[in-house]
Amino acid sequence: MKKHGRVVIVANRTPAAKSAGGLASGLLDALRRERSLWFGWNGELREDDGNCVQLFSCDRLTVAAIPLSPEAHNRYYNGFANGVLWPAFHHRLDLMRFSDDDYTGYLEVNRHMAAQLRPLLQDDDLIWVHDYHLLPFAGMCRRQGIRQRMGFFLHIPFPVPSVAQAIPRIDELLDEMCAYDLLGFQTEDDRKAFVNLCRERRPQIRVPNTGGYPIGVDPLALQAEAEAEPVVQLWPRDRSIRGIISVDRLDYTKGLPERFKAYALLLEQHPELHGTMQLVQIAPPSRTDVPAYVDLHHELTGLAGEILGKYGDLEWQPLVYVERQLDRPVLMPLYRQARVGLVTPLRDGMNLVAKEFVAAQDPADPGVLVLSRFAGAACQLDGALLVNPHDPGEMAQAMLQALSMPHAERVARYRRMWAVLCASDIEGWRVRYLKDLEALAATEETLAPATAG
Ligand code: GDG
Repeated sequence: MKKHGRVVIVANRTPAAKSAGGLASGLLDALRRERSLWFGWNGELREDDGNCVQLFSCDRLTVAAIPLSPEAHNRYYNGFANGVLWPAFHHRLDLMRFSDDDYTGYLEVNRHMAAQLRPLLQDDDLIWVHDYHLLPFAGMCRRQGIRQRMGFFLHIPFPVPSVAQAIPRIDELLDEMCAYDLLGFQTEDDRKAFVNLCRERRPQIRVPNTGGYPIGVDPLALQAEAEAEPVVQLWPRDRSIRGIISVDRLDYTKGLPERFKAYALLLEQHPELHGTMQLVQIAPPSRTDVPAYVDLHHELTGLAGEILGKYGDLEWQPLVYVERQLDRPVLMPLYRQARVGLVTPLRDGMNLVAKEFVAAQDPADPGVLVLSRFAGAACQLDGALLVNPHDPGEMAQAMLQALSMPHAERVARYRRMWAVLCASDIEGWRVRYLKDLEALAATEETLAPATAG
């Protein structure tokens, strides 16, 4: 029985924003059907006069969007969230760039967002906060008197304690996170890493409820999109070119240079494949104000040029590299045309591309997923060929195996993964999380009279 009123989503961005990120698409359909509010930054960089909440409705969903000043956004988003938390949570301490100024900016934006949300709240709202931009949001809310039940979901991995301890101010952040009522993680490993860190660093603090909630996709909807007449026919229908596809935000966690090097090795070791296969890499630019992303762009264009210069000729290009975001209706049929989906992040919370690729396949003649062991999705997609993205030889071997896999094995692997996609879809993810958050609320309300007495 539903006891709560609205679901209130709090995330860095409001859904109107058009970017390649994974969160908005799956949740939106469900939120439109029930009374709900989505609160976040609207993507505008301008001075906030303190009263800038823009409200608009989409069916039963209300979106409340605020602008941020360029300075505040730079310190909060580019500085601490993406200059410290993103690299460190992905085990890239070498790319971490900490400054006290950025950290203060991060806290200030969290405090500001809590203050802007407060007047919009109703007593029986259930608040669901998303991702590493908002670790201290619950603490800020509680200090401003917001008492509604509040859960958090981390979309990215949580680092093991030996890495996490290198993050400046981590103890303070843990204290703030513990102000949530429920902390959700993509995998059991992430959840354990968090709990272990709390035990080690903050033995005196009460750790809230935690759970693993692997995010999913809508497999039937994706399958339907992928079946549509292709906007672009990449490869001849007779399969005379065997297509390999990769789609990632242009991010150093996605293992793109490692992938290009492994593909170059495959080209070097197997000249018999020349002329008959092609890797298409779609890589929409991301966070272009953070220096590590600019460096990555240069490295990749260099590697792509080397591969094309060395192996390409007038009749055949071994690699197509597109640094642009494609429209979804273009993308899904491309997945279906490929023989191989190559998804090889160095570390990834879940990786929705892996799931989308599987959902898009033709059940009668499916392609093969080559997947990094270090993506959260590897815990679920046991029909994939799992690889270590740091080992170019192993990756080249897996690509070869995928390109030449017999039909019966492809179908068997696909069926196992399709079953997982259906059993663990995006709707199940949302319902399970909110049910747990709500059940928590009910338990504590039942307990309240006894403890009060
Ligand atoms: C974070 C976590 C976790 C990509 N290029 C295009 C495009 N995309 C879409 C994909 C997919 C989404 O963007 C990317 O999602 P991922 O899960 O792969 O990765 P992150 O953006 O890093 O997301 C991740 C996720 O949150 C959800 O919890 O899985 O681990 O890092 O949906 O299809 N979409 C379009 N054109 C593109 O060129 N239309």
